[in-house]
Amino acid sequence: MKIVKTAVFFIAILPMLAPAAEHQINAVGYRSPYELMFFEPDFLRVEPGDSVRIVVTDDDHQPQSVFIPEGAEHWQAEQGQSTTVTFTQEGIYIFDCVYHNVMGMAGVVLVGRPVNLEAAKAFFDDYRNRTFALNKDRLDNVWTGLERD
Ligand SMILES: [Cu+2]
Repeated sequence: MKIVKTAVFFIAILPMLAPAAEHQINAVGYRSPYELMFFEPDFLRVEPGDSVRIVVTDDDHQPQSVFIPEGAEHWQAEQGQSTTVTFTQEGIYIFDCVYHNVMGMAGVVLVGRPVNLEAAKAFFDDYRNRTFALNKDRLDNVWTGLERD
């Protein structure tokens, strides 16, 4: 019985013991005449406590948060510089590039569960209309995927 209790205890705290992971998103300016100004991947699922390194591979990209869960903090990279963001609070984060958001250069990070899905969708509909001049269908598949969760 004691062994069972010990095992249950360790299974319960296992997620807390797991080391925080570091993920990577690349900010890409040019890949081909048809693949311009995007984040790769443009959707990333991480766990609370994980970090994401946003690597600026070319151009003067400047990644920044544009939508965050309540209580989280906004962030903005230095112009042309890679940055690392640690996500502690659960929910959906939307980020873009200061210079190329007009071309639909934006992405989504989901931390844990999508607890703020409705607020994020409402924000994004408005944000896309006033920000994206090109590639308006970017990130459409992200919302479809989140609703299936
Ligand atoms: Cu950019």
